[in-house]
Amino acid sequence: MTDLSEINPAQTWDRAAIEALFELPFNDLLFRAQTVHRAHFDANAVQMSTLLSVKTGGCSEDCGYCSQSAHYDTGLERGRLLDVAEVVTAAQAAKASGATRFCMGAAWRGPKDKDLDGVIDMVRQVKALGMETCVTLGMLQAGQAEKLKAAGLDYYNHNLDTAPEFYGQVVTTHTYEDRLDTLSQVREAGISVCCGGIVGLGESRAMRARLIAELASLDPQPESVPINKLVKVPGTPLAAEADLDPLEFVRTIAVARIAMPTSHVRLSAGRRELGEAVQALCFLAGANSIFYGDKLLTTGNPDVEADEALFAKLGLKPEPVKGCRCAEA
Ligand code: SAM
Ligand code: DTB
Ligand code: SF4
Repeated sequence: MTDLSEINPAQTWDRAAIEALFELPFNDLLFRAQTVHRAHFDANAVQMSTLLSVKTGGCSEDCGYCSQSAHYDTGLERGRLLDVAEVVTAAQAAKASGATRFCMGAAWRGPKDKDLDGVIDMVRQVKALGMETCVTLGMLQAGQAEKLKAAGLDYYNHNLDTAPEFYGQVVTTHTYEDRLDTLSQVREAGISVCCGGIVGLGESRAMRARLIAELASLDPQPESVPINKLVKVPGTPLAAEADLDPLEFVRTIAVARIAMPTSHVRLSAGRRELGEAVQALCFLAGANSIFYGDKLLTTGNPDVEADEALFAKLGLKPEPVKGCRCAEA
């Protein structure tokens, strides 16, 4: 039997402790994750974020999973930075369908100051709709995070993606240190941190444990932790990677929940491929956030009707924003 006295909220999570969680019998792991989850959250509420790619493709970076890297021929059409009006229209539609956070992604190594001005306008106008705002723009330079904060940015997404030891096998155009540096700038500017990873890249379980240990050791821990399952994009180096066992993905969610008890753990890319039963296990493992809407950045996501049907079957409900009177905005 799992001894609940083992659950020590003040525990610090090194790699060995995280590996031990991964090794637990599946039922013990899920029970423990659900117990931790219920101590901090409404177990039936799910935070809903909608994504929009505001600048697509042509990225200088060589992330081996990414459809938007200029290093690979994925057949993706490059786009310009969208007009703010197009973005506001998409955010209004996301809000009408039930999303509370709008996440804008740009395929950049990092924003040039001129580009940042355009994004700042988007942040201001989306915020004015009464939605939480999030952007993911790549690496930031000094002063940029402060400008975003002043515009009303709530969250900055910047993932560690995998273990430091494995990172160089997936990306060579920037380093793990670069990622950590941007995360510090975001934190220092007073913006909430959205930082997670991607699994199914061919990494070992030990590398998945190392990723979760890195995320859990960020101080404070990230408010949002997206766990992405590789979406295999034809033309990328990882297109032919073997599928990660779905139960290993559920384990990764459960371990993230236990190691980061007060973070929102987001069941992110790859959800469409998981099917309803595995998604249900992910919610049981403590996932309490999703990307909501028919598209992620460039690839597909379950459509809104499918998610409504799944939520109805599972008795899940959208999580309201704390202290927000969004419905009145
Ligand atoms: N360019 C920015 C950056 O790299 O931080 C922001 C956009 S990038 C698309 C955001 C995250 O999406 C990546 O860190 C990765 O975790 C996830 N991602 C990208 N392509 C993916 C894929 N094919 N499958 C699953 N997740 C993916
Ligand atoms: C995150 O961790 N996952 C989202 C968001 N942050 C920006 C992106 C997923 C991208 C999946 C592949 C695509 O649609 O291009
Ligand atoms: Fe894709 Fe972001 Fe890497 Fe560019 S930096 S290739 S957009 S994951």
